[in-house]
Parts: sequence; C-alpha cells; structure tokens
Amino acid sequence: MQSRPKITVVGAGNVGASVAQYTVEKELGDVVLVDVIEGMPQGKSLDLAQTGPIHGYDSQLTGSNTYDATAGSDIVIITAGLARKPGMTRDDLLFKNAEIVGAVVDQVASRSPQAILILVTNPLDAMVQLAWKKSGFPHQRVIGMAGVLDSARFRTFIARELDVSVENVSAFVLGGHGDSMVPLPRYSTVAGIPITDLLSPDRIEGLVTRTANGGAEIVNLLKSGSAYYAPAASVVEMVEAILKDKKKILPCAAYLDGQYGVRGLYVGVPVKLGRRGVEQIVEITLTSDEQAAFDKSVAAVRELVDKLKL
Ligand code: TXD
Repeated sequence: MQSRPKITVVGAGNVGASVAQYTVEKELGDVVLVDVIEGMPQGKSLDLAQTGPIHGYDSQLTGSNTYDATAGSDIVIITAGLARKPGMTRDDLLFKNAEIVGAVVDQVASRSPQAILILVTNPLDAMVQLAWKKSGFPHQRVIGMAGVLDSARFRTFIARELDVSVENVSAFVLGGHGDSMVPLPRYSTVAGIPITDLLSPDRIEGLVTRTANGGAEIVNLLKSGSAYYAPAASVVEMVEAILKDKKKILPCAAYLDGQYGVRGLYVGVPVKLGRRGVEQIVEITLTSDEQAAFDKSVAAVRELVDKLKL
C-alpha cells in the first residue's frame, strides 16, 4: 500500500539525481528515477537508498529504464534532455529536447493522469508549453522551474555584495528563462528594504547582468555540463510547496491567460503554489521600462514556441 507521495524524476543525470537526493533527504515522498541509460537510474537509486540509514530517511527509491514503476505519481519532474555545452545557447537545444520531452510526456501522462508536471529541461519555457499541449493536462498542473533558480542566483549576489545573510534577501525575477530574463530590483529586498535604497544603480546593474548570465557563468567554469545543485534545490522547493500545500509564492513558468498582457503562453511570473499546482498568478504593476523588458522576454519565448508550432 502506498502511503507516501510518489515523485517521479525523469532524467537521472546531474539535476535529476540531485532532485532525488534532496527530495528523500527532506522525506517528501518515495522517488522513482527513470533514465534511458541502462542500469544508471537503478544504480543511483540503490546508492541513495543506502544513504537512508546514515541520513535517517525511509523514503523508497526505485530506478527504471521504463515507465510502469511511475504509475500513479503525484508529481513528475522532467529533466531528461541534453545539457548545454560551452558556446551552445539554450535555443540550440530546442528541437532535440522537444523530441525527448514530447516522448517522455506521452509515457508519464497516461500512467499518472492526476500528476503535477514540473519541467526543467531547456529551453525551459518552450518545453513547458510543449508538455502542457502534449499531456492535455489543465495548465495549473504543468509548471516550469526557472525563476526560483534565477532569483536564488540574484539573492546570492545581493547577499555577497552587502555582506548580509542570504536569508535576509528576497528577489524578484520575471520573464522567460534566458538572457532576456527580467530581474526587478525595486521588488528585491534586504530585510524588507528595496535594494534600490541600498546600492547604486551601477552596482545593481552589475548584479542583474551577472544573474541573467548566471547559467552561462557556471557552464564556462565546468567546461562540460551545466549547473545542477541550485537547479535541483529549486525544483525541490517547488515540490515541497505543492505537497505540503503551502500556498507559497514562487517565480515559476506558468500559463498566462491575459495576465501581464500575455495570452496563451508560458512565461516566468510569481505564482501561488499549492496542492492543486498553480493556484494563482500574482500580478504586479510594472513601470514602462520593466514592461518593455518583460515584453522583449515574452517575444523571445514566443519565437521558440512558434518554431515548435505549438
Ligand atoms: O533552470 C532550469 N530550468 C535549468 C535547466 C537548470 C539546470 C539545467 N537545465 C536543463 O535541464 C539542462 O539544460 C538540460 O536540458 C536539463 C538536464 O540537465 P542535467 O544537467 O541534469 O543534464 P544531464 O546530466 O545530461 O542529464 C540529462 C539526463 C541524462 O542522464 C540522459 O541520459 C537523460 O537525461 N535522457 C533521458 N531520460 C529519459 N528519457 C529520455 N528520452 C532521455 N534522453 C536523455
């Protein structure tokens, strides 16, 4: 009998394996890891299961190269795909990853018709739109992870700049996950104080630029592969908000149906996450400069979605 929530992670690579690790460490549920590489999800699951006695978790871990073990999942996280290599843009990945994600969604949606899907694979916003279309799920149950990561990066840089605890820093990031993302300094705060009162426009501009290029900075350092600890932690914050029905407001790629002047497209905005998935889109008033930057980011997302004919 299953009494713990069931969380499937498709793609047991760097992000997927770390998602599994953080999920069981927090005892959020049992985890099924799926990957196309034979033996790999099974091996990682067994290794993580054997960490349980040391770290004190009882979550069950299962690895598989097929999908039957995923049936009846509460949440399915999709990280399957190729990661960016140095010099490769997220957009280069579009067609290859669309093929992979489309096939994965077909497999999981039929076996877990009530699941909430969390997309991670890049280019993120287009992959979420694709997963929503392919699954036939209500848009509230198909969500993309990007904003939590982007704002965690912005928070890290703000905390370092001001030499304060990261816990004091909140940050606000809008738009697509890409170089055109829109960090919003006037809604980014340290103990409630907007950073626009604490830092010069030049310093803020530096932090904003570093945030927008945050993924590429790590890709260039690692040489092969891309960031995975913070991306995985970001996914797990969303999983926890959903399973514990926290109604937590987090920036996620969500389906806009007129909000922020956008209709019929997934883009990063603050949402309320609870057991039903995206329970509300939080709308704020943008200045004309912010709206222009947001519109530019939306246009970049729409271009990819159009290329996929979604
Ligand atoms: O903010 C964000 N959304 C992101 C996105 C942050 C970090 C990483 N981001 C993207 O996630 C990245 O650009 C990639 O598109 C994915 C996964 O990144 P990861 O770093 O985990 O890549 P890996 O280590 O290469 O893992 C991908 C795994 C690998 O083990 C493949 O064998 C597997 O995906 N894979 C598949 N699994 C199942 N089914 C199919 N078809 C499949 N194809 C590949």
